[in-house]
Amino acid sequence: MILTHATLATMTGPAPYGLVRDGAVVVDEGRIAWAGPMAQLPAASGEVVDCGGRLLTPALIDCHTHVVFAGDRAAEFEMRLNGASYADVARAGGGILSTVRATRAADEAALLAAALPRVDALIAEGVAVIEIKSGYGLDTETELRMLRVARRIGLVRPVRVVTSFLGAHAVPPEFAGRAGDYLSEVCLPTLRAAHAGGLVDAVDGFCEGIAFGVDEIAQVFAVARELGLPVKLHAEQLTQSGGTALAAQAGALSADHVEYATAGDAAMMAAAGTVAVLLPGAFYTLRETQAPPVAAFRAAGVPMALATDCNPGSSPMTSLLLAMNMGCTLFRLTPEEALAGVTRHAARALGLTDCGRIAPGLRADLCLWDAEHPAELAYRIGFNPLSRRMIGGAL
Ligand code: DI6
Ligand code: FE
Repeated sequence: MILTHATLATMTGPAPYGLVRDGAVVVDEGRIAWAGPMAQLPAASGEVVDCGGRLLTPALIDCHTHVVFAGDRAAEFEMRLNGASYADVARAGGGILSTVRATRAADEAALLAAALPRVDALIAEGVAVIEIKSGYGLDTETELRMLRVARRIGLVRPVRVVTSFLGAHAVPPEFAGRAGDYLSEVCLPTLRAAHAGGLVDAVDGFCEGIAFGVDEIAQVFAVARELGLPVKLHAEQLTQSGGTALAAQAGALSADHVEYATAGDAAMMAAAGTVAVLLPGAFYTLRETQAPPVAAFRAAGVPMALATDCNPGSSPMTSLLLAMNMGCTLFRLTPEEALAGVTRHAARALGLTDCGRIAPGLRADLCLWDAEHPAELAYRIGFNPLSRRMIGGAL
């Protein structure tokens, strides 16, 4: 297939966005065979798709989601806006553990049915790769079920799924006050079982005063290392707790949220090649005021990714385009950084080298937009200009 007369945002090379005006892409056997200006298009045979001057980008990558869960927390949202305190919500059974209860009670079919509309909303905006975490089971059976459902999503939808084991997300009620016992008796054995079942691509944790401390996360990372699995971490979201430094020391793929990361953390991340995954949906929902240190990340050369963090509590968001807009408006990313954050740097946050850019040899995961310039993608609010999506060479 030959895509002709497109404005290419290749996200590679020195030009802003890697922009090529009046460009073309040759796709062969699911891969990009050639990309460049129309004037240099090599002789090739195949179906020609005239893009009519529209914008062609790498397909989008949502590198941090919790889309597999049951129930929702709309009632809790409503209670809070009617004046209920955090304690009132907790007494009414709200919070993350209410999602754990609902998820434990849902079978595989119900979990899949609940997740698919969220996945479909992401796909409709051009997402071709989605990372999905466990972490609402917190027992062996339900953690494994969540990961099986995540894998299944990649079979029943045209999207590539990358899984992360997030057993260290919260301490379940049956282990209240005994985080160490939960780790040794449930979380770590479940990680081994999930890995043995081929269900885990990476290992994540929630390092925070209200969740797990650095010493506990270090135990999880030690097992990940033994199993040969890459790590990542929810770090410095609500407080400065040392998670970002721990992640960088462990050579993590990414440190996520990172609102309270310091310039010192940024230097360590740059040295380790750890991506900063910014999650403006959670920042917005929680009405946080401390934005991540974008200037320090820029100065240190830390790649920045953007993701939805889609989850029922802190970020009930299924729009990666909205995450791009929020990344610009709330965190002052440039529109170019926002697009890189959902393409080339998101790929890097997942350890993927075959997507996220328009370059020969990469997977033909592409989006054609009813737009003329890539800045339009981050600029608009609540508008989806996707015209066509190609994944693995299939339109
Ligand atoms: N950070 C968050 O903001 C969410 N999880 C996490 O690790 C909260 C998840 C929830 O409230 O359900
Ligand atoms: Fe998260």
